[in-house]
Amino acid sequence: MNEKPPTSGSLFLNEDADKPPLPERGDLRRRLRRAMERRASSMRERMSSISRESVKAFLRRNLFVLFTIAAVALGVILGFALRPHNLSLREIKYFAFPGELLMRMLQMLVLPLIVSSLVTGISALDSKASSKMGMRAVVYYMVTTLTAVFIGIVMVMIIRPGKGSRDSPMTSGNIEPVQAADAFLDLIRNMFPPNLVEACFKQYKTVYKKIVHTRNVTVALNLTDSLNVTESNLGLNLSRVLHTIQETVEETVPVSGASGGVNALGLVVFSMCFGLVIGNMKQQGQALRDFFDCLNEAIMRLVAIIIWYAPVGILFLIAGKIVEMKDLAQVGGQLGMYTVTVIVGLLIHGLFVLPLLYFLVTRKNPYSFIGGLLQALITALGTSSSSATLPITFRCLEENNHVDKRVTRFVLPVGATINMDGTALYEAVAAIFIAQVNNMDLNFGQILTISITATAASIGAAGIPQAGLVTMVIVLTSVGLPTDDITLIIAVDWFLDRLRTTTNVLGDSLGAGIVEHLSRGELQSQDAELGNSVIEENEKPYQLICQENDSLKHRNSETTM
Ligand code: 7O9
Repeated sequence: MNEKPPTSGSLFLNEDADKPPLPERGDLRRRLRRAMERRASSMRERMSSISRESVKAFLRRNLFVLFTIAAVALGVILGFALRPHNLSLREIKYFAFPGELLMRMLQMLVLPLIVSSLVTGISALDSKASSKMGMRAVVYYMVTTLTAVFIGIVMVMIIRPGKGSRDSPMTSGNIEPVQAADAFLDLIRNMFPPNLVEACFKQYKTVYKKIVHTRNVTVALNLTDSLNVTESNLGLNLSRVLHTIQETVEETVPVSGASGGVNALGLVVFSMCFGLVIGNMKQQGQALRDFFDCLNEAIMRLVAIIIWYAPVGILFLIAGKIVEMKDLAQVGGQLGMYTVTVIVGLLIHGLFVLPLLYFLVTRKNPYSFIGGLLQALITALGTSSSSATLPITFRCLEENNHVDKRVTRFVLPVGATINMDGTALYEAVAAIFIAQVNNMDLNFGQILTISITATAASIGAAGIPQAGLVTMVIVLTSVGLPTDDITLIIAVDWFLDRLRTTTNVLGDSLGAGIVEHLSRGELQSQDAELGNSVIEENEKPYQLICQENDSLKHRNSETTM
C-alpha cells in the first residue's frame, strides 16, 4: 500500500521553527503536549483509515461468502422461529419456494455446463495428457473413497451405535427388492444412451414383469411298461417314445423401463469421447472447440449472475427444511449415536484426511484452498446435491483458487459423477449399524464385502436409477442383512445427505487441486505449443499463471485465515 509519510513525523523540528529562541519552561511543556496530542490523533486517524480500508477490501473480496454464511445462520434462526407456528404442509411448500427456485436455476445450468466443460476440457489436452490426467483422477478417487469407507468402518466399530435394545422404526414401508445384477447392467446400459436427447431427462431402469407363457416340454413315455411287450419281440426299440406337451409357466422377467432424472453417466461418457475426437481433429475441429468453449464461458457468466441469488435461496432451503423436519426429540438413542458416528467419520475425512493428502502432494496450505471453496460447500449443504452445486464449485475453483481451467473442466464433472466419498462412508456405516441392531456379528470377509460394495455403489450411483435406496439395498443384500431395516435410518437421512454431499464436493475440489499439481508438467508443455489451446489464459506462460495464482492464493489465505 502506498501510504503517505506521517505529516507530523518531525515533531520537534517543525514545532520549534516558529518559536522564540528561549521559551519559558511551562510554555515549552504546553506546546510539547499539544504537539504530542496532535500526533497521536493523526496516528489514530491513520490507523482507523488503514483498518477501515482493509476491512472494506476484505468485505469486498469475501462478500458472497459472508452473505452465504449469514444466510445459513438466518435460515437456521428463521426455521426454528417458525417451528412453533405449526405450519401446514402447503404453507411449508410455499415458504420454501425461493429455495426451490435456486435449485431449479442451478440444475438448469448443469446440463450445458457438464457437456461443454468436458468437451473443451478434454479437447484442449492431447490424448496422452488427458489419459494421464484421467488416470491420476481415477487413482485419487479410488484412494479417497476406500479411505472414507475405512474411516467409516473404524468409527462404527469404535462407537458401536447399534448395540443395546432395538429402537422401533420411525417410519414403515416396504423396500422394493432389487437384483444387484440388474442394477449393474442398468449402470452399463446407462453409459451408452441410445438417444442423447432422452439422456437429458431419462435413465434406463429395469422393471420386473410377471409373464405367463406356454412352453413346449418334451417328456419321455416308457412304452414297454404300458404295452407289456419286449423290444426283442417287436424287433424295435420302442422303450422310450419322446412326446411333446405344452406347459404354462409364470416367470418374472426383467424388461426395459425408465426412471426420471438426468442420465449423467451417459452424457459424461459421450462428452468425453466427443472431446477426445474433436481434440484429435486438429484444424478441422476448431469450429466445434470454439463453440463449446464459448458455450462454457457463457454458462459461467450465468453462474456469476445466479450466485447473487444463492444466499437467498440457501436461506429458504435451510429454513424450509428445519420447519419441515420431525421433532428432534424423537432422534435419540441408537439413531442419535448413528448420526454422531456418520458426522464424526465425515469430519475426520473432510477436515483431516483429505487436507493431509492435499498437503502431502502439493505442499500448499489445504485450509486456504478450502477457504476459497466455502461458497460451494455451503451450497452443497443447502441443496444436498453435488451435481446442482457443480456450477458454484466451478466458479470457486477457477475464480478463488485459480485452478487451471483445463483441469477443472475435465476433473469436476467426472468427480461429481463418480467420486462420492461421503456417500461411500455413509453406506458402509449404515450397513454395519443395521448389522449391530440385529445383533449380527460380521466376520472379516463380510466387512470386506461391505467395503467393496459401498465403494462400488458410490461410484455407480449416478448410473443407477433411484440410487439412494437401491445402492443401500445392494450393500445390505451382499452380506445377507435385512433390507427392511433401512426404514430405521430414513428419519435422519435428509440431514446426513447434506453433510455427505458437502464431503463429496470437498473431495472433488481437493481432487482438482491435486490433479492440477501432478499434471503441471503436461500443462506446461501444452502451453509451450502455441495455438493449441482454446483457453485465453493458456496464452500466458504457465509459470506466470502459477506465480499469479500463488500470490493471489497467498493474499486470499491472508484474508481468509
Ligand atoms: C450428492 F455432474 C453431473 F451433472 F454430471 C451429474 C448429474 C447428476 C452428476 C451426478 C448426477 C447424479 O444423478 N448423481 C446422483 C448422486 C444420483 C443419485 C444418487 C447420488 C448420490 O448423492 C449423494 C448421496 O445421496 O449421498 C449426494 N446427495 O453428492 O449429491
